[in-house]
Amino acid sequence: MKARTKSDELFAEAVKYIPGGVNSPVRALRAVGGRSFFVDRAAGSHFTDIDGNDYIDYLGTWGPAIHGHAYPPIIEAVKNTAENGTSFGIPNPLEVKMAKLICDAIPSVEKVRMCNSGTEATMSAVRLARGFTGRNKIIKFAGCYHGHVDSLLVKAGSGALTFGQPTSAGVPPDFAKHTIVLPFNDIDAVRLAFAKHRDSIAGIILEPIPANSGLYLPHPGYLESLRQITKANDALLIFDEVMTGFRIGLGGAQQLYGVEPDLSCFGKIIGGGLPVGAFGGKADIMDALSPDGPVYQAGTLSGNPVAMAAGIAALEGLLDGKAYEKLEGLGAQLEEGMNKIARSSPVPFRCNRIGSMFCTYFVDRPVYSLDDAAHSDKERFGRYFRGMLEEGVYLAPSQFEAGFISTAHTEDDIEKTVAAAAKVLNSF
Ligand code: KE4
Repeated sequence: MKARTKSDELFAEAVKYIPGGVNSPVRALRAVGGRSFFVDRAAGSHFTDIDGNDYIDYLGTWGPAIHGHAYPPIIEAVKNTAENGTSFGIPNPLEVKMAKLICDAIPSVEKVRMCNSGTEATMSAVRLARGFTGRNKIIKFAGCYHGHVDSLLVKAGSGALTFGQPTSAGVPPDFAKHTIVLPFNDIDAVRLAFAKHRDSIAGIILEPIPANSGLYLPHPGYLESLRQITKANDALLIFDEVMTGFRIGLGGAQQLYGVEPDLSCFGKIIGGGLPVGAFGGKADIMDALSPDGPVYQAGTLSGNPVAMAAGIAALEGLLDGKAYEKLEGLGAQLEEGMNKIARSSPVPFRCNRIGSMFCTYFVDRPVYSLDDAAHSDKERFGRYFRGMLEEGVYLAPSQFEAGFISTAHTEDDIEKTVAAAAKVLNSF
């Protein structure tokens, strides 16, 4: 690795004009004791920083880059579309194509509304659930992150958790008083909440596979029970699939677990790396949205043709399912390699993985909840992250984030990554 002198100089400049020098907190690398740096260019499974250092990238821009960076069909689509104008604020045909792609892929989604981020998608889905049911309370789970929505930034995950500020400053208690926070994977806690607040709970929002406090899976039957309980109480079930949608399969977590929510939120992959979010679900619920219904939701750039073109190219590259077979193979290779190291490592760690999403917890116990994840040795994770960085491997910069493999990764990339992990972990 060459010294990142150009990044250091530019970062000194950045902090003068941008809070913390970054446009999103986790990029500051504070959770891993690192120093942020700047990317110059990216292609496939790699990126190069402005000092010329090359890295195998497992961030994949936090999920969108399922085909790797600069995926030719996306680049082509963006170029061709942008030449005809970048935004109209008037419907364009690509919005209909995107809506049909999502509705065809996700049976529970009969109608879908595009927006510009995952945060907008979850914020709008919660407002729609409240407007449709006429109820105010929302249940979320500790450690799940749904973007920086005021009423959901309560015991959130991702950066909010990383910085140990589970409840953000600037969120008045009144904004959070309708948010009930429960432990994930504890179905009795959900039953109790409904027994106490039955007629006032509009719905439950969750990451069906929590990936913002690392990565852990729902216990068998847990999602089905949430479905039964919400149905029995006339409350809506909202799956935040901003991360898992089109990531762990064409039909997302709801297809994998066979549980149909009332509303689903999407983002990341459906934008092909451009700013996009979406929320969708049963037609009778979605029709409560303006202009047909009383629930207002809007966006200047929603359905933007260039973002639609990028997202359509990304989704079309997934339709034949071959990408997921490749991702599963690479994910299994990484997991196997990491588990082999773990068997002889003096440092206890666990690799949680599903498909092409993974997380390495520095714990000596299984991780199925935020409480389990909170036992991780964050210092060790920081040391691991920095060591891997110097080996030319970029991981998600926090113990409470998930990493991503793309179809551009190769078996050689994985082999190099496992070898780097062995070297770094054996140096602990
Ligand atoms: P955005 O507003 O960042 O597009 O999406 C918010 C969001 C909603 N739901 C889930 C499940 C998410 O994972 C996210 C955003 N994910 C984080 C990474 N864990 C984005 C990275 C960042 O904040 O810089």
